[in-house]
Amino acid sequence: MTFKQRVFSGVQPNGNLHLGNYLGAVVKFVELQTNYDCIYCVVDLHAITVWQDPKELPRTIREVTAAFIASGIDPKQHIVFNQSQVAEHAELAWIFNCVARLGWLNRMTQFKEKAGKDRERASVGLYAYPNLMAADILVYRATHVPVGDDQKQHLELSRDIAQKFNNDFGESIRAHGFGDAFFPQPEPLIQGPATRVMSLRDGTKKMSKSDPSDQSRINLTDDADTIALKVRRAKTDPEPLPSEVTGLEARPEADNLVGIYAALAGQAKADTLTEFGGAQFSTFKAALTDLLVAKLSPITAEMRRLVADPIYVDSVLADGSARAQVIAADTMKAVKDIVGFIRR
Ligand code: AQP
Repeated sequence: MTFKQRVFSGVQPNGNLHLGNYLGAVVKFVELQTNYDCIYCVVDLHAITVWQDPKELPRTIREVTAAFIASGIDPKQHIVFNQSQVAEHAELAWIFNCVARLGWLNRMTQFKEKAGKDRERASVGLYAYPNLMAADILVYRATHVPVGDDQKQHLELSRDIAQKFNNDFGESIRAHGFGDAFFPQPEPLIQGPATRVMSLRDGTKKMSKSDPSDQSRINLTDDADTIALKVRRAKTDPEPLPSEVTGLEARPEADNLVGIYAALAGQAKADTLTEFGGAQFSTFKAALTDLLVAKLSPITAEMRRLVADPIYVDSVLADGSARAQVIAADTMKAVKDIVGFIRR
């Protein structure tokens, strides 16, 4: 069975969007628009798997939407919407709760990391998060999913769920005329020099919205002075930069800063090192700050403009949700027939 090529991905409105989200995900979202039909989602249902202040959530949903548009996603040509406006995500997630196995979810490292020691007090939603993620992708029968490296395991689970659904309901899928497989095996697109941007304070930890230290990340809302200060304070080691990529091994902070520079400059780390090999961090950090400000400040300015116009942002989300729902409703109709439900 061949599936229409379609891209889906999401970002959680659970805090400030940072450079990791931008380089690991949003930059690729923008690139993929040229060759694919793309659906980009502000995954608010995912965000509430940990507590979100209801007074703050609308602002963060609009801010992620603004970041998408300001970065170059075209909401007219493609689809931009927030997850909770399309109920089919939650509906398919329930069916996947009944397809996925407990043993599969027990292996998910993100749950272990996020639940921490106090597992008993984690929400059921945080545990079942990967099933909802599978539903997000598969309700559009999406074939390609651009994500950062941290989402690799969840994507593999989505593939397992698609496969098990296709196997479990194989006879019914064929009987309803869908050929041998109803869901595609979504392909992860984890590419580029910055699939895992690390914390500025600890090169072994990923840059994260939920890190309590704001100094650990560059937010898309940071102004030039804040960026300069954070880069100046970023952890490094006493050695000058190496001239070869192999020289970055066992130097996680140096590797991270070089990776960020290379990704922003659209070059390989080797090219960055050709330019800066032998330089002290003070020189390199000044160049990195200039590049960060040059690349991010137009996005930040446009985000500010958009966030100041919530009526426009909400209209983008409403329009995107309506168009997404047409596709999602079609899938759910078929899924209900395949599972054996009676529907209107
Ligand atoms: N540090 C990162 N480097 C590269 N890519 C990253 N992504 C996240 N952090 C990095 C990618 O950004 C997309 C959206 O992420 P998300 O909103 O689903 O959140 P997350 O993966 O849980 O990571 P965050 O944003 O830092 O939040 P918390 O604090 O909750 O962990 C995804 O494609 C992700 O891979």
